[in-house]
Formats: sequence, structure tokens, C-alpha cells
Amino acid sequence: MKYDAIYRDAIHDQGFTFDDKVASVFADMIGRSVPGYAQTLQMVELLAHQYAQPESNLFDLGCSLGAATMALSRGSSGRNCRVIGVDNSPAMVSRCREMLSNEAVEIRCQDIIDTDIENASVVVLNFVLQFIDLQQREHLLHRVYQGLRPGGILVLSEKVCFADAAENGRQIALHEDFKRAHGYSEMEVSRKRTALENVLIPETLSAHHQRLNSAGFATASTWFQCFNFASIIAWK
Ligand code: GEK
Repeated sequence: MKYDAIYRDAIHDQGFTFDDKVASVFADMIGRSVPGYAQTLQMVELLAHQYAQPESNLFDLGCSLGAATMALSRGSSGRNCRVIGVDNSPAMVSRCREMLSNEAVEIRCQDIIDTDIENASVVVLNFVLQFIDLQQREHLLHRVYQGLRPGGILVLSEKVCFADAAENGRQIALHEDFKRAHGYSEMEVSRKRTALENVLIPETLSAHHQRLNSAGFATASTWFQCFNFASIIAWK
């Protein structure tokens, strides 16, 4: 796995993008930056095992290198499901297709806003909604709801923020400590923070629950939280 040193010494004058440089170190970057990332993948596999319905479609929206796509595939094996990963970064998609060339999954290079979601039993948004325009988030979740079969689920993992400014500050400090403990320097943490401004827009857990509700999901439960990272299961 290639080590992420993108923000070590280079000068970055533009916001964060999912270009070839990021795609080449992405597996290392997300593992050292997102508390609980590996656990979300394990649980996607377990949830697919529980909820993937025979002959249905399983979507990994914003699949990057296909880690959750493969978790969906493993969890649903033997049920004749179609596993579809979607990402709009050509760099991510070409690496993903290369890495999963022997797997029975379909990887699409497409904006998830335009993905037709139909006959689905499990849909995953693993740290992706945070990059979608705020105005488009409800419409996307509504389309996910419409495309799910009854009994289907959405797994929504996100970086979150807190309404109370002091609490928000404490959680950010803990996350930044997590990053330092995983080898990122003060300078790298600070440069990445600047690069993600206006690119990754976190919301509170209660905003996510309210939106899921308005999108049609009557029941949703936060199953994971570590500092300012959380994951929700929403049932249709
Ligand atoms: C994982 N889920 O390993 N349409 C399609 N893809 C998008 C869009 C969009 N509108 N916006 C962003 N992306 C993965 C990790 S990473 C999370 C997801 C992170 C894609 C973007 O290209 C990138 O690959 C991914 O969403 C976000 O479980 O970097 O923190």
C-alpha cells in the first residue's frame, strides 16, 4: 500500500480533489484519517449478509477503490445479486477497475446524482454524502429510498459536526490527535484541514436523521460513532 505523504512538503493552493495523486495513496490515506473506517467495511459485509435480497441490486455510491463494493459482494455471495460501484473520479474508477478486474462487480464512472437506483436491497454511502452539494442531498436520499425494495437498507457513514461549538472543538481535536497518532505531522493535518474547507461539508447527526426521515426512511439508527465520524443504518 502506497504511503500518503501528499501534504508533507508540497504546496497546495487549491481545494482537495480526487485526482490521480490521491487515488494512488487512497487506501493508506483513508485508513489513517478516518476512525472506524475498517469497522464500517466489516459491518457493510455483515449488513449485506443480513439484508441483501436474492436477485436484487446492491449499490456502493462513491466507491473510490471499491473496498465497500467488495464488502457488499462478499456479504451477498450466492444470492445472484448485482453489485454496482459508482464514482465520478476517473482516477479512482480506473484504479478500482484494475484492482477488481477479476471480481463479479460493475464499476461505473458517473455522478451518483445521476445513478438510476432500482431494485436495490442495500445501498452504501460510505463517507460520500459529505462531498455532495447541500441542496442535492435530500433529493439523492429520496431517490435512494424510492429505489430500495421494502425491507432494504441504506448505510450512511459521515464525518459529522456538533451544534455546540465547544463540543465540536473537542471532537475535532480528538480526530486530529488520531491523525497524529497515525503518523501525520502538525503541518500535514493543518494543510489537509485547509484543503477540505468548502469541499467536505459535515452536518450534525440530528440533521442527517431529520433528512433521512424527510426522504422517507421511517426508522434510522446510529450504529457507530467515534469522535466526529458516525454511521447510520436506515430501513425502508
Ligand atoms: C470507501 N466509499 O472506501 N458522484 C460520484 N462519486 C463522488 C461524488 C459524486 N457526486 N462526489 C464524491 N465522490 C469509499 C470512500 S471517499 C471518502 C469514499 C473520503 C467520490 C469521490 O470521487 C471519492 O472517491 C469518494 O466519493 C469519497 O468506503 O475521501 O473521505
